Amino acid sequence: MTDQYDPNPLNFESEIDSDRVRRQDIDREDIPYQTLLPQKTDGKPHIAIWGTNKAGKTTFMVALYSILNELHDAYRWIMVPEDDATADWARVLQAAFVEYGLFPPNTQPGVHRVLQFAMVDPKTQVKEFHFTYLEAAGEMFENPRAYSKLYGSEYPVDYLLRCDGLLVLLDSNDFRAVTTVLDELYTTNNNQLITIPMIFALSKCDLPDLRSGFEGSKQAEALAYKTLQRQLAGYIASRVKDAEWCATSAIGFEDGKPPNLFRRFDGRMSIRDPRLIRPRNVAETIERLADKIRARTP
Ligand SMILES: Nc1nc2c(ncn2[C@@H]2O[C@H](COP(=O)(O)OP(=O)(O)OP(=O)(O)O)[C@@H](O)[C@H]2O)c(=O)[nH]1
Ligand SMILES: [Mg+2]
Repeated sequence: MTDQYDPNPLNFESEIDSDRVRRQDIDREDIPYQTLLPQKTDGKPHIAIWGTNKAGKTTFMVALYSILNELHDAYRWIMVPEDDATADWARVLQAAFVEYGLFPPNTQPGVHRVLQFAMVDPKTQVKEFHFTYLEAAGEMFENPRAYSKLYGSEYPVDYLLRCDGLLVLLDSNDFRAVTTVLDELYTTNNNQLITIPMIFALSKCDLPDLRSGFEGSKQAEALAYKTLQRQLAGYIASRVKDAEWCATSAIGFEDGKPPNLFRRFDGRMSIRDPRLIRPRNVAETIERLADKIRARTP
């Protein structure tokens, strides 16, 4: 599956080593609450979601929250907000999504929220891992180093390296933010292959041209290289040891039917019939990532 190693096959300029903002350079007490990234305090694994601008990260989180908390019998965990702000965020967006078919509003520049959930086994009430979504506008995802300097936050890539599993969500329009963060993860990791299990998930695969991605991981990978850029394969392989692809859709679809979408009067996309929302490969993707983490734990 891999192209030959080329350190910069896509010819993106690399500003990696200059003037890096490192975690140890920042006094945590100086960091505003909203941009204080989680520490690993209870020994439980951390999973985080990263992705390109407008890839559907917020919608993925809302869909995940919604199915895990409504269909607990079908999945391994319930998803419990770890603080009041996360609970309010999830409740409001979930209601808009499942009741009114509204996608979350765009994340505004300058707004930061560290949303943290515990994934809890509903039978034993044991917390199995933390799931974090750094809700910030594209500025953080496109240039995490500039973001942390601008807002005096911890360098987000340092948090990603503390994680035990990463979900990278991307749609077919843009993958640059992924290559940026992979470069930063790689150099922050002393130019060593990143060994944290990563799942690269193509979002919005309810769109008819993308539905073949649900046939399996290999099909999702082939679709990704077709819709994104073929060289991405070698690029990822040169930085990440354990990468797997999948297709996802936060809204789902009925086989043979058009997407459950319509364009509103204001030009935004909306969900035509919220009663037909059936997230596909959303919770399953997190289960897969959890399995990969478990397989590595001695
Ligand atoms: N077809 C389809 N479109 C989706 C899906 N999820 C999100 N979208 C579309 O993608 C847009 C962006 O989704 P968001 O969840 O806001 O994406 P984001 O990555 O959080 O965006 P920013 O935080 O603003 O970078 C939505 O407004 C929808 O139009 C999905 O499952 N299927
Ligand atoms: Mg968002």
